[in-house]
Amino acid sequence: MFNLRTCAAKLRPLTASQTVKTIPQQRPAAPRTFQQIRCYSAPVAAEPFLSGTSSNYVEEMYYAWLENPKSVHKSWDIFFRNANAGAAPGTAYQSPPPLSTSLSALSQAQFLVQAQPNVDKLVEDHLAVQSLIRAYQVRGHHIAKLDPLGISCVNFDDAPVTVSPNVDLAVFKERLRVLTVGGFYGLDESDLDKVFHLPTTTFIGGNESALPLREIIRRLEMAYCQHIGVEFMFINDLEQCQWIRQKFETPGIMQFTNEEKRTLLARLVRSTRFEEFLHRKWSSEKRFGLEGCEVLIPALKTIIDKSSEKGVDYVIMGMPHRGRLNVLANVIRKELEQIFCQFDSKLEAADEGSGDVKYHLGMYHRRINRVTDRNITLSLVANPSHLEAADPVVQGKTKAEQFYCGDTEGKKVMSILLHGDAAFAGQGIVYETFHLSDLPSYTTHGTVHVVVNNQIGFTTDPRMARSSPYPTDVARVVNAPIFHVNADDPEAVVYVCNVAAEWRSTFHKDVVVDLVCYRRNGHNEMDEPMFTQPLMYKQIRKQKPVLQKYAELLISQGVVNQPEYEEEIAKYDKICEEAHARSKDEKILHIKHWLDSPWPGFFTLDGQPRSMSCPSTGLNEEDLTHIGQVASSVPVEDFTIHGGLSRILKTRGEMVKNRTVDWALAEYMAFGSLLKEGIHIRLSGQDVERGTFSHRHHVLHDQNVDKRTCIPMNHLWPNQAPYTVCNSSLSEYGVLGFELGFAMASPNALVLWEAQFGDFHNTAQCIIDQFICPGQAKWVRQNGIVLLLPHGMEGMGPEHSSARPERFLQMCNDDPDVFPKLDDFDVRQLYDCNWIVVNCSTPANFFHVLRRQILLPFRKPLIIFTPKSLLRHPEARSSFDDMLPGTNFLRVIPDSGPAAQSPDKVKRVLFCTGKVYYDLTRERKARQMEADVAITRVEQLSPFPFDLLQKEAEKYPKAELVWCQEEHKNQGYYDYVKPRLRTTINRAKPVWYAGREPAAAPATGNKKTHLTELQRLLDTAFNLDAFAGLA
Ligand SMILES: Cc1ncc(C[n+]2csc(CCOP(=O)(O)OP(=O)(O)O)c2C)c(N)n1
Ligand SMILES: [Mg+2]
Repeated sequence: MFNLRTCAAKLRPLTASQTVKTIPQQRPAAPRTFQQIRCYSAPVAAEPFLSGTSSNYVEEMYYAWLENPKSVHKSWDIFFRNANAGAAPGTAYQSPPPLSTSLSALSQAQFLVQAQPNVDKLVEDHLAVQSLIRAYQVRGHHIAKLDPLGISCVNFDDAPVTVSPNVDLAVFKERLRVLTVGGFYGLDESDLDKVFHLPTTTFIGGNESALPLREIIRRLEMAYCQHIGVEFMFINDLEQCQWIRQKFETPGIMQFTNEEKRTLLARLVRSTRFEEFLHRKWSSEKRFGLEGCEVLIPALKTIIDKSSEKGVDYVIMGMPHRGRLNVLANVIRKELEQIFCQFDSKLEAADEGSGDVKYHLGMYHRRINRVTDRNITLSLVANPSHLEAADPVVQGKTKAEQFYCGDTEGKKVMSILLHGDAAFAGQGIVYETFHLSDLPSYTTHGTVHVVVNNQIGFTTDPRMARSSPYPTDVARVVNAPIFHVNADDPEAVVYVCNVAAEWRSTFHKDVVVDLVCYRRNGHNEMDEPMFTQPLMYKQIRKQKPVLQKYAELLISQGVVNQPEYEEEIAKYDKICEEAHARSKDEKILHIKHWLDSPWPGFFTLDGQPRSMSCPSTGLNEEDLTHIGQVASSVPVEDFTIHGGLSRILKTRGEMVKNRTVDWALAEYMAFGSLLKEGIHIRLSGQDVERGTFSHRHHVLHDQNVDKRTCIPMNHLWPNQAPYTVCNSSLSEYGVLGFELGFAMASPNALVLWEAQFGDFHNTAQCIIDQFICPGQAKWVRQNGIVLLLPHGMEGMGPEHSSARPERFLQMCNDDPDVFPKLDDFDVRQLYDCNWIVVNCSTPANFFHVLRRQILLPFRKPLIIFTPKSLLRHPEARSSFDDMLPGTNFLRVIPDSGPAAQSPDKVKRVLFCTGKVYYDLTRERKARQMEADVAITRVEQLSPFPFDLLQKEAEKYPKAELVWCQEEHKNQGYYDYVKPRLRTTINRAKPVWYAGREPAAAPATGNKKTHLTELQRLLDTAFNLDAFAGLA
């Protein structure tokens, strides 16, 4: 924005030969055509009225004058002529005559040129008008009539008044007290009929550039203080602000054709009668009905219609309980009988798994949009009760759908998120999700948010539920415009929904529609709301349903007549009745019909895996070498990397020559090989590009050119799939939810989320508990997301040590007491489990488990506890030989030393997992007990390798069995492993424990204590008398 200094600098005297009209149009920028004759100290700047606050206004006037001298008030015309002619400070102004009450007076203004100055008053009045306009733009929503109940939960000074064309100054003064600080900016009654030039920051004039104050106020009231409250003036982008002003200020912009009104009425009929139908048939069933916000259905349909018109053909939605069945029926168009049959408690479930309640299930439907006659796919993502938890999941899925169809700008695929008012304000995940909205690897190019703001959350009033005036204030952090609208005015609702969809398609940024409504019943249909909100509910009882109000309005306008209206109702009721009759034939409930993300082609037609086997996860030597070489090089020209990194790459190169891999290289091999096979890989999380432990370096940075980067992984093969590696925002809940959603979209992608340290996954616990662990059981939807959780006790203190394996293991669904009766543990056991939990002790096994994740004929979440110190441990290396064709992931790695050669002599088998293996082998060697103690590594913890461990236990018939872990006894793996090991050996022997004592914190903060504890557990592990006499 230009300021006073630049404005003053741009004023220059006209030469004798110039007229005003000959000056080229200078707006918005052509400063080079101006000579800087005046500077800040020049005469114009010395004008008494040119203060900092008035400068914008003067600029406005000046530019308007440059474009057309007649467009500004005559007094400004004279001023600018005089100023440009070089008038001395204070003399450029000629005062206008008292402004008459009519516009026509302006045209006779020639004589004003010579009038006596009353400069201060004139400028003040114009400034006052500009401030007034701005006050309405900024704060008009404070006094808009947003609440259908009129009880206004928004804590602003409220002074609702009716707007009439005859402005009553007293009333307006009161309203303006709310809008402005200090009243009416010095204007008074006598100014109401004065005509004021309108600044370019308003569109209320339509084709007129000046209006009497009375009309200015009336139009501002119409734009900003009726049933729509627009919050947008905090937006930093001026073009966006102008766009919104134009959408709401332009006179007569909110016009509806009769056809549009009838469509709106028909949609309201469906929405209202659907709830009534459910209520009639199942009066005592919970359905979280939409009564009080029936307008949600036309609102969503409008957003979808407008977006479809703008080119969108896939809409992904997330929503909570309220009105969900109605949205399924009337927006997504799920067959009504499928919805109704859900109310039948005798229905048998056809699918495996536990299923979910009817208002959580997802949906996917492709159909023709009747308004635009274009194909549209609608998907509603299944969600848990946990409010707002589905937000990032929807965004991730949307991003993936955009990615896979090459929609880089979000022109074809978009998301709509619905929220309750209490949840939107209260749940932090809303904020985390908003903060993904503009990040390059996470943006979905704009989401339309719709808040069902029924002014209550369960039994809690807004004043107890949030500290912000509106439930939507969180959206301000990302500069999203917020359109509050009275949900009892369906046309206002439809209007803002159209604007919201247009905003999204124009700017590709988030936008919020706040439907201010009420909840006619209790939280659910069984709840008594009068216990806690007596006055609110007295008011609600009096409230005429919106359908009735709107029908009466349209009948009074002659848009429809009573019989037509009744016929519309009867028609829809009949549809419901017929569907209900059909629903009685349904005997079986197919949750598969409620899939939100089908994977056609990946499964057979009836949803089964195409095979029940997994090929070898090994890779040929040539590919291993090639990937290794790229991983240790800079595959672009003239790219200078950091010297330290050169050394790292050199070491990698040497490893490749020696046919060995460390952890980072093993990961490279797995990713690189899958990319060759067309599998997209996406690795996301905090600092994943370099890797928290500086081991990965998947993104190289040119040391000489700012922001120039290179991702060698994308330079591997000619037609490879793309590799996405992205540092995320510092969020776990939001980002893990996002990646889970991304992984939902396609089975042919390896999507990994890495926690900075495993500890931090627990701020995303809801995604793990509600989606990842039980997702398939609840929603018959598979997901192959991989969690990389750095874990290990390395003396780093209570945090940064434990990824809490005990929690993941506790949530595994394999039965500790039953030895599975399976022919094929390798694949079948994986098929039956809810997720896979591994802790690899070698890079090769890490490589295999990543590849297996994709080569399996189905998808399961994979939890990997990844190492920290092992990343650089000289023994934690694997040979290419362990990765060649024919090799596989090893669920168990048996001992291969002297103990295995003479198993009869072995006195003890130490079962362990992960990094402690290296401590144990070192200690065993030091104690020369290699023949006495066998060490067996359990690499796949869950599903538990009963079959392989049985063989291990049988191999050492005389040995004691000990589970050894570095974690505390109440943590780690012990509670999970012990009963399963016992089952494995038919409870023939005890399973002893060698590890840390139980503790509250995961690790000590004292390094010395850490080492003492470690030594103690190693002592127990190798003290062959440790358990003597305890059996
Ligand atoms: C994370 C979470 N906490 C608590 C609940 C319990 N709960 C269910 S609905 C509800 C009130 C939600 O209010 P609001 O968001 O305004 O939606 P409304 O029911 O009014 O449509 C609460 C607290 C929940 N489902 N999820
Ligand atoms: Mg609510």
